This record gives sequence, structure tokens and C-alpha cells, in this order.
Amino acid sequence: MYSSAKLCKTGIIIIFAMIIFGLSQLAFSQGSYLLEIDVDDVIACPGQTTVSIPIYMKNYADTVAAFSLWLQLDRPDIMKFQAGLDIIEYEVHYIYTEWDSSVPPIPIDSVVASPTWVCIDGDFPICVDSAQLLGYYQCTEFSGPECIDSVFVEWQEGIDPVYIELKEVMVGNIDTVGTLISGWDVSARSLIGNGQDILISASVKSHWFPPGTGDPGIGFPQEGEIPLIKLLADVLPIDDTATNRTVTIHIEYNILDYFAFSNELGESQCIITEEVEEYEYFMCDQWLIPDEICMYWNRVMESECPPEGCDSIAVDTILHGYLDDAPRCCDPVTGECITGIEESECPSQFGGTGVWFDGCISITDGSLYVKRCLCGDLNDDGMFNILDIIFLLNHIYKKGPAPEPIILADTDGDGRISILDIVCLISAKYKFGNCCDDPSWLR
Ligand SMILES: [Ca+2]
Ligand SMILES: [Ca+2]
Repeated sequence: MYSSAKLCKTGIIIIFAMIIFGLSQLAFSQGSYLLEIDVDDVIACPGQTTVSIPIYMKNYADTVAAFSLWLQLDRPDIMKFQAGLDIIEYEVHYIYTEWDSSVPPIPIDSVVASPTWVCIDGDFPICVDSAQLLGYYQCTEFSGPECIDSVFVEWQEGIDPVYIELKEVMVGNIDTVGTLISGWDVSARSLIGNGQDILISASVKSHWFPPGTGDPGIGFPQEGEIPLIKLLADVLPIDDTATNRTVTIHIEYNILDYFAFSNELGESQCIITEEVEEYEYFMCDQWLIPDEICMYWNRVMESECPPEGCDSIAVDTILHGYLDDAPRCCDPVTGECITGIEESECPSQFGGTGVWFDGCISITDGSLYVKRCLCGDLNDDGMFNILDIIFLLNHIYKKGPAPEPIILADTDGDGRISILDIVCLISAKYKFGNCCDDPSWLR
């Protein structure tokens, strides 16, 4: 219904715009990659709630001051991320479409304004630049009931109204206590809305200090001892007869809108962006005035255009981003790196101190395995006997190994591991006590 090809659009990679002043640590040590993201593999019991799944980060060449991570599960029948519905406020923009004849005129009708790509530079039918504007298309000419020409009307601040409406979203529950991002601005959402995914967005923005005095984020090097963040998940009550008991916790990095690690200057690490031209081809299904005004545009493949060319072509420059996985040699002091050389040439670089890295980034998915948890079987030999009581004594008093998962040691289910759990185990074994009845995750 529009008279010209206002159909081009610009794809823009969302990159964190962070500006934090501060000093980078000028220390450095060797790793396989400059930035490594690793979701831990954990073991849990059937029905266990609030299982903590740490994500670790190693960072050898730059500060991390913001990140975005989207994780998804491949098995809805095994676990879900902790998430719950919450109400958030958001703005709805209306645009007045009709006014009465009084002075000053009073608006009598409106429509919801929506963001629309509008061609802002171009020689019809080729659009060379476009922008996303808030507004709507108003019909300016009718042929009977059909609109044959229209014009874009922009939403105007102070004239057109804004209403606050409430929206229900699935907010994820995560744990930042004792992590690298304790005190950061962090949000977590389930985009799909069922707890099978979680999008974490975090930035150090709240720690905004004057230049030279501030906290620049997570300095380097980070060796990955402290978790970057801890996901919280609930395990479903898996039957003991179930055979495949592992769920993959997958980091989505092909959609770069949801994957970014930025330094304090807002520069995405290990992502290369380049400008590429993108073409969209259109054929007119029905001309109102031949080669001038089209009633119905139809987007087609280039190959579907006739030999003399398409009726309209939209050209746009988009930013295309991809992960940088090239091997490189780096300066241990500044973090500066060079690519395109052999590993054997690296040590002689940077005044003889060059350090070799296999690539810029390594991303490792995690997993959660649901074992068959038997009450009291702390040493995991399939039986509950005196050896398990000795195992727990050793763990509590002699720094012996912990059972896996460690929650098995909390036999009385009070949330702590103490002498009471030993008492509970002895009672269950020799006095027919009710140990293990409370913890729902034990069988
Ligand atoms: Ca045992
Ligand atoms: Ca306990």
C-alpha cells in the first residue's frame, strides 16, 4: 500500500556501550586463549533444588567491564533454570491521528506508534541509508477503500502521548555472591519464557569512579579460580530407570546480539566486526502508475528478478560480527597481540617476551548429570553402611573428600553440614531413625 520502497533496514550488532575510567593491571600470564569462558560440569540428585552451576572466566589481555551471555538447555525433562514471572513497566507511545475543529484543537483519535524503518537517504528506487523511527504510516490517497499513497508520520515528544503499561516477563534467579561480578548491575531473563534458557546481562556501571581511582571491572590476568557467575537451577524428579541423565548447558555465541564481553571502553573482545553491503530485491505486484507508483511490493530473491533487473533494490551497510579465533602472539605487559606469525617466531617478539595463544576466545559448554542418589551412600559404592559414616567423619573432621554432590552430606536436610548429619546417619543405620526422610532429593 506504500508508494515507494521504504523497506530497507539496518542491522546493528548490539555492543555494550560502557565507559569506565580506571587503570588496567599490567600483569600477564600464559593461557591457551586470551579469553576463556567455561560452564562447569556438575552432578546433582533427582529433584534437587537450587543447584549452583558456576561459569568460570580466564582473561589474559584485557579488562572485562560488561558481558552478555545467553545459555540454553537441550533437555526440558531434566532441569530448568530458576526463573519466575515478574511485572515490569514499559512505555507505550501513541500518536494522534485526528483532531476536532475547536481552537486549540482537541485530539479525538489516536493509534499506537511503532518503530519503523524509514529510508532517510536515497534516490528512488534505491535506498542508501535508513533509520528506525517511531510513528506510523498515514494514508494520504485512497482509491475506493484501498490506500494508494501514504506518508510516514513521526511520533513527537510532548505532543503525542505516552502511557506506562505493565508487562509480564520471566526473570531469572542467579547468584553473584562470591563471584567476580559481586556488586555489578546484573539482569537475567528467560527469553523463551519457560526456564529452558537464561540471558544474563551484566555491567560494572554501578562502580563509576573518577578517572584513575576507579574499579575498571575484572582486571587481567584472571586464572579462573573464582566463578564469573553462578547459575541456579532446579532438577526435576528423574526416575532411577531413566538412562540418559545428562543435560547440556549451551552458550549461544552465533547470535552476537546475545554474546559479548566488553572492556571498560565498551570494546567487544574477540569479536571482529566488518561493514558489509546488504541488498534486498523487490518486484512490484501491481503498478498503479507504471514504473512510478506501486500498490504491492513483493520481496524476492535476486535470481527471481528479470534480466532487465528488479523493480526496486534496497542497499544497506550492515555490521557483520564474528568470533575471532585466529592464533596470536601477545605482549605480556600491554596485552597487545599480533596474528599471522608462527608459534616458533613468538618468543622473540616484544623484546623477547612474546607469549603464544592458540586463539582469542574459547567457549566451553557445561553439563548437569543427575546421578541415582541413595540415602546415606556418601562414598558412592551403591550401599549404605559404616563406610559411609566414616566417609562423612573424614570429610568433616579430617578434610577428606566431599560426596558428590555435596548436598548428600546434609543428611538431615537443614542446609548445613555438621555433626548433626553424622548423628542422623548413625541413627538411620542403627536406630531406625528417620534420616533422609526430609531431604526430598534423596531416595
Ligand atoms: Ca556407600
Ligand atoms: Ca545438615
